[in-house]
Amino acid sequence: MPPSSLRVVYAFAREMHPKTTDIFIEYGTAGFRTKASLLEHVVYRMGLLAVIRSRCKNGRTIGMMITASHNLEPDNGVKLIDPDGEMLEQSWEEIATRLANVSDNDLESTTGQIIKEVNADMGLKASVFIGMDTRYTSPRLAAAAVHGVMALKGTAREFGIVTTPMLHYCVKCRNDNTYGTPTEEGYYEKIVGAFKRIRQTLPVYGKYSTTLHVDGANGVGGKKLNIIKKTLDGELDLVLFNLGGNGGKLNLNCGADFVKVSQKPPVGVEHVPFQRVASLDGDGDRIVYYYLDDNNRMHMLDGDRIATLLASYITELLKSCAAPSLALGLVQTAYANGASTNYITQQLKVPVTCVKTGVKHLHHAALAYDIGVYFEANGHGTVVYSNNAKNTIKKIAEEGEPEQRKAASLLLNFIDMTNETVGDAISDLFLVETVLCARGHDARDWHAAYTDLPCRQLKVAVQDRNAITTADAERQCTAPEGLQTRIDELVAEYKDGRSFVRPSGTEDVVRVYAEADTQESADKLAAQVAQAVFDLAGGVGDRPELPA
Ligand code: G16
Repeated sequence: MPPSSLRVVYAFAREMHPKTTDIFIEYGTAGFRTKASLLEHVVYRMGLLAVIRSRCKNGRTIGMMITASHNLEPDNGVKLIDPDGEMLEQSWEEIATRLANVSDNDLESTTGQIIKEVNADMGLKASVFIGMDTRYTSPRLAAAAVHGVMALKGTAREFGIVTTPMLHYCVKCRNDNTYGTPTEEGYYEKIVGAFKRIRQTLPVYGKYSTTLHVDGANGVGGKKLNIIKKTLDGELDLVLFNLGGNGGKLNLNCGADFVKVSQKPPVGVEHVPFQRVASLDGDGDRIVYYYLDDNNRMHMLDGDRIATLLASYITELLKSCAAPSLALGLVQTAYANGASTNYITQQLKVPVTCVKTGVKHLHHAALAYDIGVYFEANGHGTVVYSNNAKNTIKKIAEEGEPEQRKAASLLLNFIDMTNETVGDAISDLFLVETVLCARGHDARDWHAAYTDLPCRQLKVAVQDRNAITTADAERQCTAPEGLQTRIDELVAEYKDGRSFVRPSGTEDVVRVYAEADTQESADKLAAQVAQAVFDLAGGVGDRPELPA
């Protein structure tokens, strides 16, 4: 593509997607995320970047997902998906940020510079898959993405409304047809098909009930489960609520993030004691479970619980397969409850790695193991299997002793049910339901594995959240000066106290996490640390209150 053809890059920008704001925007934890009204030019430019990225990857397909996931309805966002279905390579985040912030007048020259810098062969074909969530602002942004792809003569394929993990899956399949068929139907066939195959071999017994209530967060995940529900042949009875409609707003008082952070059940369902409920988030990439007891007390079964459930089950299957040489490890972030980490290392005897927030960090750390289970406490996670692990298990399924073959076949279906590209609420739901069914367990049995330390999360608005910097997988605060010392002093006053702060990469806030031996202490510690952030990091608005 001769440099003169870059003129169209400017023409599209000026005529259709002009930059109308000077607010600086950064590629954060999961792409660009802000008010939808500020994003059109950003999404157009990411269409350009996706084409350049595809050409850098020899024409392999790149994904673009229009979503703000757990954020409320007025926000939106865009993230790029790399050819293996994983998040955009981190070294390109700075390039994305540069392209998003340059003026319209400099767009053509900056695009040219980037093409040169990354050495993209603009003569190659380029392919971009585009998906979106259910936000009313998404179609307009998806159109901007298509224009970006067209401006650099790439081929865009639109998937319409899909969950984020479905798009990751389709990108992976398009570039590696051994993984599956790159369509929504292909996704159902692989994941739901594997679930049904396993169910035919596992009798329902013990306290396991095939009824599962699911909060769809008024987003895309619930809508897709509604399609899947009809194909389950009674293997699982999904009772879906918060499916959009009836005035329900996306992620508002419902969904995985609301449930996990507020530690409250979602609106939209009548709660029956001990009923197992799962909450998805707005774009279907996170899931948490919970139940209420007969005192209406909520018991959370979050990402840490899902990780321990899956890790312990896979370990059991590996033992039955007699494949102990495969190394299984677990990856968490600083948000993981201290009790879960103790349980994993001391009871399950599984090694744990702690990394920074963001599935991109967890995913990469998990690849270091033969079998890597990674989950953020907020319910975002999956399991990744190395080729060595898959080949070993396949061999046992074909050549092992009868009992080993049985366990290995089950594990192969378990792998097929897993969306290895990224955390996926739908895939995770089927994995969890499989383990509970195999063990004859109800939600209480699952919860009994260990006792969480009470915890609390808060948000603090500050002038510039990037004034907070961190180290040691976000467990230490390195700026502003004096904040970590203050946190250490506060933590020292509480039994089992632990607290950290970090700037969010998806919302304009600083997040505060605290845990301690009682809920009262965790609440107080979180509030005190929030006050310290407010005082030392330029808080805006009302000073956070201490609990009464
Ligand atoms: C995204 C990321 C997650 C992260 C979450 C919150 O989730 O994919 O890895 O935990 O944001 O990030 P932060 O604390 O930086 O705001 P989602 O579900 O919103 O895409």
